[in-house]
Amino acid sequence: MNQHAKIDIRHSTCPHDCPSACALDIEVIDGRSIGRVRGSKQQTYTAGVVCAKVARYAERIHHPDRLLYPMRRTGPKGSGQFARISWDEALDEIAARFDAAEREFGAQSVWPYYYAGTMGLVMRDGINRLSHVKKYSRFYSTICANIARVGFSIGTGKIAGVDPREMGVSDLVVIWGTNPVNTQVNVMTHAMRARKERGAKIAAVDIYNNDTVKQADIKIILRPGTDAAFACGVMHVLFREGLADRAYMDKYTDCPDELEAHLKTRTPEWASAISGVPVEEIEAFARLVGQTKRSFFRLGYGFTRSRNGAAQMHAALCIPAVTGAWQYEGGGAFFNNAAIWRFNEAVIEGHDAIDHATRWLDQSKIGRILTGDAESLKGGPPVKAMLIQNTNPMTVAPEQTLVREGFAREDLFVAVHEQFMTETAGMADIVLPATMFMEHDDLYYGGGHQHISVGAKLIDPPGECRSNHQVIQALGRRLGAVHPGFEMSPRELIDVTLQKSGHGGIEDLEADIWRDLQPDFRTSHYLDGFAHADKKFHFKADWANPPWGNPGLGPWDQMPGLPDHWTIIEEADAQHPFRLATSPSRSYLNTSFNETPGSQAREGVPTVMIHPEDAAALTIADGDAVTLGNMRGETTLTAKLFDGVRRGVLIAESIHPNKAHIGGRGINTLTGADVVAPVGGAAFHDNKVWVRKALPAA
Ligand SMILES: Nc1nc2c(c(=O)[nH]1)N[C@H]1C(S)=C(S)[C@@H](COP(=O)(O)OP(=O)(O)OC[C@H]3O[C@@H](n4cnc5c(=O)[nH]c(N)nc54)[C@H](O)[C@@H]3O)O[C@H]1N2
Ligand SMILES: Nc1nc2c(c(=O)[nH]1)N[C@H]1C(S)=C(S)[C@@H](COP(=O)(O)OP(=O)(O)OC[C@H]3O[C@@H](n4cnc5c(=O)[nH]c(N)nc54)[C@H](O)[C@@H]3O)O[C@H]1N2
Ligand code: SF4
Ligand SMILES: [Mo]
Repeated sequence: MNQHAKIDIRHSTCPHDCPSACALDIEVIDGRSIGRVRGSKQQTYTAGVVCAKVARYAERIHHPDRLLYPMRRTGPKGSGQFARISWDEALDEIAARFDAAEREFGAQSVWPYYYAGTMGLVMRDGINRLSHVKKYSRFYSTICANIARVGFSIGTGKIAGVDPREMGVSDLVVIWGTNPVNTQVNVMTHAMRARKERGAKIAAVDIYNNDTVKQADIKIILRPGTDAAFACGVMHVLFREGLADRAYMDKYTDCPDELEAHLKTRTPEWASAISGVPVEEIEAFARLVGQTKRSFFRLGYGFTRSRNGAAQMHAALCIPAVTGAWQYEGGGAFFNNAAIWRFNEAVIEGHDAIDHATRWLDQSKIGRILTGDAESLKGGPPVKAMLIQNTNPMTVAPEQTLVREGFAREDLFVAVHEQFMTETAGMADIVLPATMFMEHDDLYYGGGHQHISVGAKLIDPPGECRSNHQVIQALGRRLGAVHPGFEMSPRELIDVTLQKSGHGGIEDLEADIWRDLQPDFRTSHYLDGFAHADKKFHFKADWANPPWGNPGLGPWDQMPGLPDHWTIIEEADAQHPFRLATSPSRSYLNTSFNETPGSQAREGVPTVMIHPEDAAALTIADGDAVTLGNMRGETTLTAKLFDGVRRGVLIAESIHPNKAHIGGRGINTLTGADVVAPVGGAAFHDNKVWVRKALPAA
């Protein structure tokens, strides 16, 4: 940078798929490029901290490999051979192929597919408007949050909880099934503040000694998928030792006596046999949470990525309802704030155009759908054409063997709008270059906190990049899709969305920079009752009527009503003696940042952590190539001996590109797309596998 460069500090919000949604101060150099990115000190949740990968965002936004021009495939599918074309040629071709599919197979043979590569409402969700107006197959999002959302809201009645900043005034922060040091660093800011200022303890409940557990005072390492057993053991002790708050339960919960009776047989010994956590640790944890009124349960996604994940979330959430921690500042539970924004996305998503007779297809089942599985297609036509924005299913979706086979279909037309040549873009017929967040306007909210904000365009995009909205608008015109949303600018869409949601207009929000929407103390702590019709916290989950999601999916009728260990997980067996979890790595965000040198240097090659004794029994040495396999396929990666995993458990921090794996088959070759009850989801951390030293390359 030259000495005379003019540096402005501009405000924005991190758009990545991360609960922290950090408020950012960005150095804009000469109005054209960016320098350092820092966390805003003024915004009370971000509190001046961002993760390292976004601090060095200049290497992502100014990356030499960014897609700059539309391209058409010239070689076989996946060959990587593309030639530059104009935007008009690209858009005309997409529209022609969509129309052709519609003529031959019906509108539902077109399936627009997206996810949360950007969390901005306009750029993320606008694609739904095209689907709704055109009556294309609808998209049912299941890959990430459903299991956790239903597990939490089945207890409280809605997805909201205690102000996460109250972790800073807690006496015990229980970080359960989330690894915030990697995945949402700001949780640590507030937990550490409580430790420093009040001598608070931090407890972490996980399945391996990850970077968060390493920093915790109390470390609970359980077998994957056994959190509900652990929680039941803890609650048994709370009742047995007089640590349950009966006055609170009488007033605020549905069936405390039934719960107590039910837990009589869920002793610490029972819980220990299932979870592997020693009885003394279960009892000590119970006494600590029972005696610490200000106990804050920060519940994550990780422990819900199992076939019994919703029941696990609900069981953990029952603990603060037994101790009455919800009554105290710094006590209670939090997972996500989805219920507090009340965003009305009617115009962005074209709600008036929804035809409920149109099928929805399950995001996680993309492999089965593209390979023609009739059940996944709901008996309807095959999928013949797709537009994909903000997601990389060729790497992130489960059942990769099917996903690959599907994307390789010669009769499937795929347009991918991307910032980089991802593995999904590599399979496309048409690739379109996309803007990054500092190059377009959007509206953001923080799932892990309580602020909303506008992120304005700060610099011009490189090459011919266009925003998602521009692409949807241009396709809408060519496809004859009529809706006011196609005629509006992003700023107008933000404005109408804010107005309809009761948040004033765009200029009001811009003047505020961000707005804190945390409900008052009594509401956040449910002191005037929980959000169910009976105003009670539900120990007895009514899984048939979840407050959230499309009900009745998967084996929902087998779910335990009262908190219990549900044995539906993919247990190890003689052929598959190990359990594998694919916990997120620190420097990749799903597959975003797979291209940036700083992240690549930190993550290195794909590895799998294995206990040294397990490794010894298989004559596997540190650094050996090992193959993991199950009924879904095989992948080969490098063994890392680590005594912070339990025997019989493997951890592959993810998600690396498939091509980074030896042999080119990625980690999601091993994960399943069978539907998680009761509202759908993918059990990424719930896999049985075998492991052996890799055979030498032929
Ligand atoms: N650096 C980075 N940040 C990210 C992401 C990323 O990939 N990388 N992903 C982003 C996204 S999309 C999301 S949804 C969030 C997710 O963030 P989190 O809520 O943190 O969820 P996970 O990362 O899936 O898993 C968190 C922890 O749960 C553990 N776990 C797995 N199974 C079990 C179990 O049965 N019981 C218990 N107690 N623990 C278990 C895992 O080992 C892991 O340590 O993070 C976001 N932030
Ligand atoms: N094994 C395993 N697999 C997992 C998980 C796991 O824990 N383990 N986690 C799962 C979870 S929680 C999630 S949420 C999914 C996430 O999976 P994805 O949603 O596919 O997330 P990313 O891989 O980060 O891909 C997002 C893509 O969006 C692009 N993008 C970003 N902004 C824009 C934009 O404005 N416009 C356009 N057109 N593109 C943009 C980025 O370049 C990036 O390639 O992965 C799931 N897969
Ligand atoms: S912690 Fe999450 S929200 Fe904050 S800057 Fe990093 S990726 Fe973005
Ligand atoms: Mo996610």
